[in-house]
Amino acid sequence: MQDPLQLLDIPSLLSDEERDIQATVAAFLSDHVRPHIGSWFEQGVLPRELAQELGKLGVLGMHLEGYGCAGTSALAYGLACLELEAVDSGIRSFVSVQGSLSMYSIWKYGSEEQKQEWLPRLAAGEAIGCFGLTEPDFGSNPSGMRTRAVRDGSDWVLNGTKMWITNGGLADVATVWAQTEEGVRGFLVPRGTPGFSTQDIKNKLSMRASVTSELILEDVRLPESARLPLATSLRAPLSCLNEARFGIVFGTVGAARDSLQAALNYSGTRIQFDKPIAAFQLTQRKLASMSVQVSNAMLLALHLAKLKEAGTLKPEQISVGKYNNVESAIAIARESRTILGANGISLEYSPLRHANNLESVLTYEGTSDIHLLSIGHALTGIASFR
Ligand code: TGC
Ligand code: FAD
Repeated sequence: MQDPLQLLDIPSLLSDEERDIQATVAAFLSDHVRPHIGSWFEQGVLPRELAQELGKLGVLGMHLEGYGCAGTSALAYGLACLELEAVDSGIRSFVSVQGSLSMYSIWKYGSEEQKQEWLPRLAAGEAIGCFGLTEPDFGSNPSGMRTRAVRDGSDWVLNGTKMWITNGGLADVATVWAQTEEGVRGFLVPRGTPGFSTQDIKNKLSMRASVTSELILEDVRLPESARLPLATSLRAPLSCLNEARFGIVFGTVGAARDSLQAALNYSGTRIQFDKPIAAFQLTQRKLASMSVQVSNAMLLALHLAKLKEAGTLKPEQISVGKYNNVESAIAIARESRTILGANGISLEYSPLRHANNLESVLTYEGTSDIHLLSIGHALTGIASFR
């Protein structure tokens, strides 16, 4: 059965170089990750060695310039996210957090010394990063964060807890956002700093091939050189989210495409009432409708990539993409699952694994409600978050 994105000949909208990058990422994943993803998901693990393999592939911080990063276009980064999430949202999430949150926060707001120290190792996957904004009591509303950084002589002392932090238990360095007397500031906290510990969150029903952790900071003493000097308000962490949300706009197209592909393949071979189930009009309605939705999501992603490359992409436009494409992807993953009947609940097939992962994607990086309110704010000029 054909690739659903061929319906509108969407690959013809890409350059040869973009198609090559996408194909290289897809080929790596098909050899090194796809064969293992079901068992990683079942065991609830993400092997640390994968970081260096992804580093060699060149996808960690690939859209950043310098410091060992590939410096590709936004679109090439998006296409890599698409292929990563076509395998599993957990793999895309690892790459998003490493490149768009940890590395981007250092690249954009760090000192030259911080960039030299961390970016080449993070790009190579020799070090792993995480990004701690969310707290147990402050998710959608990070402005209320309780984590505090207080000056003590020339040092800072941090206290607080961050929750639901992707890569937290694996990370060699955490970008931690804290309230200070002067407003929100960012700090680089290396693993091993006294008073800093992590605790992995167990029993997840979603994002099982991803490490999600609590970060605990108890009188963590850091020098001034650990502060990100160019981050001067909540605007800094929120601007990092734009980068990761952009990757999700593409990534979710991958999860949707893979789910639909599984349904297309299955419906061509599963016989009921002496016919392939693909021959029934109700099945075709589902397949056709999902193909239209995934094509729309991809066209929206390509449009946002063009705006990003032109330097005009606005947060509310990213909200349109994040809201629409996650909602489409989870609907497609669930509908694809129905076509697989009872087999659809087995780990042998991807749609329910994608749907379960997308429950997290629906919530993190701004819930659908938050993105609708961002769009509403842009349309009406009235902020209704609080
Ligand atoms: P508000 O007063 O609106 O904004 C504070 C300042 O920030 C500016 N701003 C942005 N700047 C750049 N990009 C954005 N997206 C921005 N959103 C806001 C804003 O202009 C203002 O600047 P200034 O200079 O005037 O001070 O702040 P608010 O407290 O009212 O909150 C607004 C709201 C709700 C949109 C924001 O807090 C929000 O986005 N909440 C959602 C939180 C969230 O998404 N957390 C994600 C944590 S990281 C994560 O989930 C990683 S998952 C793993 C993976 O990515 O794979
Ligand atoms: P809440 O903010 O408590 O929201 C609960 C419900 O209330 C939602 O339906 C929400 O839409 C609704 N709601 C809240 N405010 C409003 C409002 N104003 N109007 C209408 N409805 C509203 N965070 C990080 O900092 N770093 C990470 O690496 C990271 N990784 C994550 C990985 C996973 C697997 C998950 C699940 C989460 C991760 N997060 C991370 C946290 C994530 O960003 C938050 O879960 C998210 O921002 C939502 O916060 P919350 O869970 O506290 O929900």
